[in-house]
Amino acid sequence: MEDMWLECIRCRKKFPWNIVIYTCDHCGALLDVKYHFEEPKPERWREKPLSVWRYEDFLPRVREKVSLNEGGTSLHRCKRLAEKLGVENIWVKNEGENPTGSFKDRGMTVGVSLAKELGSRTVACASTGNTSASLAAYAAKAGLKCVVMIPSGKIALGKLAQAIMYGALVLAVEGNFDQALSLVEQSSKRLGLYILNSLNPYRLEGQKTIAFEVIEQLGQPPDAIILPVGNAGNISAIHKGIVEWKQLGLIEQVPRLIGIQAEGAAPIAHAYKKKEKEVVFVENPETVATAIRIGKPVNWEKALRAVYDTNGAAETVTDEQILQAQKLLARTEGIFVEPASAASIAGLVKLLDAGLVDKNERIVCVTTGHGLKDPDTPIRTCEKPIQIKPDLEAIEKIVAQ
Ligand code: AN7
Repeated sequence: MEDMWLECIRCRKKFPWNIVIYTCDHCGALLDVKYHFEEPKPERWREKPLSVWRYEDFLPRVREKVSLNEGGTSLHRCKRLAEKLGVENIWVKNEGENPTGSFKDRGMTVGVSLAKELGSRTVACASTGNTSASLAAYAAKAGLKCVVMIPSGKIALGKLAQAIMYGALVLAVEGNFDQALSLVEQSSKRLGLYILNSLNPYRLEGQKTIAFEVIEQLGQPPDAIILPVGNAGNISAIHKGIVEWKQLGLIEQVPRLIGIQAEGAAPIAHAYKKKEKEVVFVENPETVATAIRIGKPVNWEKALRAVYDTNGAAETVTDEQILQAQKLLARTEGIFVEPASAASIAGLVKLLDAGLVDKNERIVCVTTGHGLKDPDTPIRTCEKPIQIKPDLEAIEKIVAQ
């Protein structure tokens, strides 16, 4: 594919598309996938169903797509939530509707297809849960061996259930996500593992389709897109998609990208607030939202670029705010998301209160993972079922209250 190559985001050094490389051998920064795009022809994709591969004109070409039918998630108009928050227009892009219940599937359909294209036999990742669930599924579909490293005891139950059911080799590392990712990176060369964390530029190509779908579902770009940030791949991917469509003349306006981090794991939000160009990593990240319990986001540089270039923002929310937002969304809109995803709603609430988001803006919150991923949280935070005798009077008493 002469029209596609990899390029360092810092020193711009170019690399061929078909070598296994994740960081620049000159300056150490991450890479982007670059293309010589042809003039876009919307009629080529308009008739295809909403999905990742609807946008294949903007994706790497592969001989075999490893797909479970990912993307095409709903963009829910949230009238009751908007009313509660006193604003006009809120939509939720519910990525929990993907095949394994998170946005990671968009990345994996492209990333695992590339793994096959490049002849890899074994794929691997470190994960706070969703990446491992998704990679395990796509590896199974592709017939590849899969190794996942998770922080021991710190991933939600549903995600663990998925990874083991799909047959991955699951290693519970006695340490946090950042340590697990470092181990994956160190062992990848020696063991011939193809890494599918978000430092893999091809994975982000799949995830940029969130931006394309939102734009097409709304008929135009929103004013702001708010999303949770952990390893910061998703905000970087969405930014890349938007920039590409802007450069191709498919959109004029660029939405502000607003990343939300949990207070105990917020290196990017802290850097943004100080208007820094570099981040200070957090050594011992902590949050109830285990999906984003990440202190050393590999994509920090791409993420800061996304925020600064779009006049966006990065903000922190407390665990309490996250759990409140999770209930609020479930109980006003019928959308049950995992705690990390609720960070986007919590962030919106905080930014509205602070006057940093305008009441008239058209806002899209991306909810990244399904609520059933983490059944322990509602069991802990919601009302317990009321135990009763099988007796009509007892029921009437309680229901009439
Ligand atoms: C539900 O699974 O990092 O900022 O290893 O599962 O792109 O990292 C998960 C991240 C947001 C953050 N919401 O996305 C993993 C992992 C949910 C997530 C994020 C994650 P990035």
